Amino acid sequence: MAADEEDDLDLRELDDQELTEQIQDDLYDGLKDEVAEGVNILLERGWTPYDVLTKALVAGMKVVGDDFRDGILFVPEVLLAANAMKEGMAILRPLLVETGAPKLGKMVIATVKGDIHDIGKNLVAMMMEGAGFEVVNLGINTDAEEFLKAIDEHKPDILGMSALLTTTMPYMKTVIDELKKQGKRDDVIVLVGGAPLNEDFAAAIGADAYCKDAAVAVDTAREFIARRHNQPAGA
Ligand code: B1M
Repeated sequence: MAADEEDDLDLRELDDQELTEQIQDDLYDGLKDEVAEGVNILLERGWTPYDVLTKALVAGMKVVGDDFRDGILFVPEVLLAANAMKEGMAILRPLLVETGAPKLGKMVIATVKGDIHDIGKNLVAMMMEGAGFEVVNLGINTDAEEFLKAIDEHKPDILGMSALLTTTMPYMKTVIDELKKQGKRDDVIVLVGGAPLNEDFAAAIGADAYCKDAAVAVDTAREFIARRHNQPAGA
């Protein structure tokens, strides 16, 4: 679409399908105000926050990821897209996060040392909060010492670790080994996630489970907590 046509575009005139595609285009172009406007319009139309998140934002970020991989987009553009994604997530967060509900458990989560990718990890944190977990989000580039300190301080049921780089995923084992060394491995359920991981890797490093996405993270956390309380999942 030509630039002047873009300027004139009234997002409210688009139907749901067109608007979803436009949000994805705007995300790709790093237009955070437009992404925020589109997200708000879909919510006004009765979309659930979860659908807006997955069908508009996460799907848009997938295109960014593919073009980054293929050398069509570069770091500065991807950074702008990530900021636009965060703008949309900021609107959805309070809507996804329940208030007042009894807490199912507590999770400490962070992206491991050497890694600054935080969109997926923040999404997991948001969804866990929405499902009724208390979440302590330590941020990015987190080393074993910081993880262990947070475990001592917050006494979580679950430790979540995220890594997006093949070079940083082995650091998850460093954290688990440190937990073992300090005799604390059995105090926490360790869940790991991030695009380059898989179940075999999670098993090999001694994690309890690999979570493919945020929804799986919530289900897995629920299952493990239910098992801990010796109740069937979902009871
Ligand atoms: Co980066 N980057 N990046 N990047 N980046 C990837 C990961 C890459 C695959 C792109 C590519 O080449 N196709 C590639 C890694 C290749 C590899 O390791 N084999 C890559 C690279 C190379 C790099 C740099 C090295 C580039 C450079 O500088 N030359 C650099 C590294 C910086 C560092 O960390 N030290 C870098 C930098 C960046 C930006 C800063 C520009 C930006 C990050 C901004 C930010 O996060 N604030 C960025 C981005 C945005 C990406 C891509 C495009 C998108 C990641 C993302 O946000 N996805 C990514 C390509 C890709 O993944 N296809 C890429 C959307 C998000 C919703 O999905 O994070 O997978 P995801 O999270 C999912 C699941 O994985 C899971 O649930 C989430 C939600 O469903 N999950 C968990 C994630 N964490 C979990 C934790 C859990 C459970 C589930 O705990 C229980």
